[in-house]
Amino acid sequence: MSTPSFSQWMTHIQERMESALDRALPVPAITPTRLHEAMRYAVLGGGKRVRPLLVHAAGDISGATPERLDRVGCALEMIHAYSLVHDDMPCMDDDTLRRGKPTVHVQFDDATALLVGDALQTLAFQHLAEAPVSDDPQRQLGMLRQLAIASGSRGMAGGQAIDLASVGLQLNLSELEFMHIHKTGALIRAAVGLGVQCGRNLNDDEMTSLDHVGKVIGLLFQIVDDILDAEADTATLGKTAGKDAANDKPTYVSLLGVTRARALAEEMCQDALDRLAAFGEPARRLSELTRFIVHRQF
Ligand code: GRG
Repeated sequence: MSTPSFSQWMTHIQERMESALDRALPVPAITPTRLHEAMRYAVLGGGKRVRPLLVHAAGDISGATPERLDRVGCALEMIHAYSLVHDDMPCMDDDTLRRGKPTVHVQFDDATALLVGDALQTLAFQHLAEAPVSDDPQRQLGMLRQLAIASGSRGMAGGQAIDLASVGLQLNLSELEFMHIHKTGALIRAAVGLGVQCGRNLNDDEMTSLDHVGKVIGLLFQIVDDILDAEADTATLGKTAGKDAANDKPTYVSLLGVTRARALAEEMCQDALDRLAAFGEPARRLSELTRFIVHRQF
């Protein structure tokens, strides 16, 4: 049988993840029904599932089983979904559209949206702790810690705090990079690192190289997100386009312009691909996914 195309592989993983998430989330029939309904609304039926795709692609490199990768992918997607729900609330980005649907606080209410985020965040850690994702329990403990750091004040939540404090300020390129390595990059980097750790042990040089790849993918994801925010329309993105400029937010586009931002993303992509080449065929999906992230239209 011939190897599935990248697009077939991506659809297959997205479908796997949809059903894994469906099973991992509480059913609405269980009390508190409204909260459970809102959690499912926030997570299911939308999104590109980039973080779980990264987990699966990275797990290929160490020969991890799909079941373990589903579990880690679910945990990351729950954290990601929680961050989107909170980010959309009136006290933060105040947005009404996400994944082509009304945001959670619009569809439900502010208090429910807050609780959805809280409950998804804790469910992520519960889910990751509930079954083995590594043969070594000590390593699994380390993976839980890694996810906590990537999500917390030294990772995503910290990056969001810097973002909120930066509105209207003129950041330079290294300040912008610092913010995004945390806000968007930390979870993406963790997706690569955690996916790899579900399989056989790689040596320190290999782990360092893949950590670098995860960091680069996180940054280029954000550069492309900035370009799309400036260039794409709301219907294509499924979220409000043009918000960065409207909110006077520093971005790669406001700092470099679209052409130079695009060139920087291509340069970083090549850096990641060069590193991945050393891993040969097992890194095929991660290389393809890196190219997809740079060239995506939504
Ligand atoms: C509230 C603690 C807290 C953090 C929020 C990630 C984040 C931090 C806010 C989201 C705001 C934003 C638009 C960031 C830019 C990059 C990004 C994370 C975009 C959304 O991720 P995608 O494109 O979304 O993977 P889908 O819907 O496809 O999952």
